[in-house]
Amino acid sequence: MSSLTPEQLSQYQRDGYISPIDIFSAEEVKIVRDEIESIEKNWPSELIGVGRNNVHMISPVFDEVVHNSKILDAVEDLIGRDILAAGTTLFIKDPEKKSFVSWHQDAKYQGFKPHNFVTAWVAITDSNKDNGCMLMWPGSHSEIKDHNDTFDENNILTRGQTVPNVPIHETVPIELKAGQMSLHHPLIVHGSGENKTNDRRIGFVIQSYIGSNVDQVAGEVYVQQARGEDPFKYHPHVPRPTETMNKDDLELRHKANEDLQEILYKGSKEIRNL
Ligand SMILES: O=C(O)CCC(=O)C(=O)O
Repeated sequence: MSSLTPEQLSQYQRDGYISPIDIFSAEEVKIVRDEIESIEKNWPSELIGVGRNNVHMISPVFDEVVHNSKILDAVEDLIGRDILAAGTTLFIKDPEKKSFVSWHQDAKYQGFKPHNFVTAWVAITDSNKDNGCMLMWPGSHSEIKDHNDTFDENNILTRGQTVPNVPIHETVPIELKAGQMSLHHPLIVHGSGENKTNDRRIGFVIQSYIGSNVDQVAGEVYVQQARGEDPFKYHPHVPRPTETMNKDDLELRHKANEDLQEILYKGSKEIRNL
């Protein structure tokens, strides 16, 4: 059964994203924020730098988000029934930092081919113009664009990869309430500015949900079956966590994050601990 409306599906085709989509209540999303802050307090080294990646492999709270049926219903409408969860990232902008995300396309360095995949950006706090919500360049998803590596220290992206000459007046802010999500196409150009408020801005981003037919051509990626089957069997499958910070899960995540760094920095002149 289709969960996205015909208008949402045509928005995705035309603009390259859909937003907003209601997923979690305020109470449900607070559990996720509490989990982040509990991990930060009890395991302070686990959610910094590279540790912002693949937290769904070490925490059942995040695992539940990745396997949420409302999210998967919408994703299925875009990439089909055989869905693999192939990675997650916490995009956190703390108020005292000047963090931003430069204009980029996810597909540029992700190594997934073909482009039958989608990113789900789940708002754990409100995300708006004041705290640095994502900005999309509608209709920019027709082809891969050139990127320059800038390595700006405040840029959250690994190499500070940047698409030059984005027409800012055409870009659109993606404002979300905590508990809502947006979905974006692998080729849409997007970015985000600084958080100018005194609270954190947190997005938990499933990056990405891929169809079983999607291969990884730049390295190794570790997947979970989110829905349907995996007839292509391109990637190793990893178990879903049943407790927070299980030793075996931590080791597996460490390996997944190392391999992810290799993919994202392939051919790069510099490597940062991000
Ligand atoms: O959270 C942000 O500000 C940017 C996230 C992003 O680039 C992405 O989800 O692809």
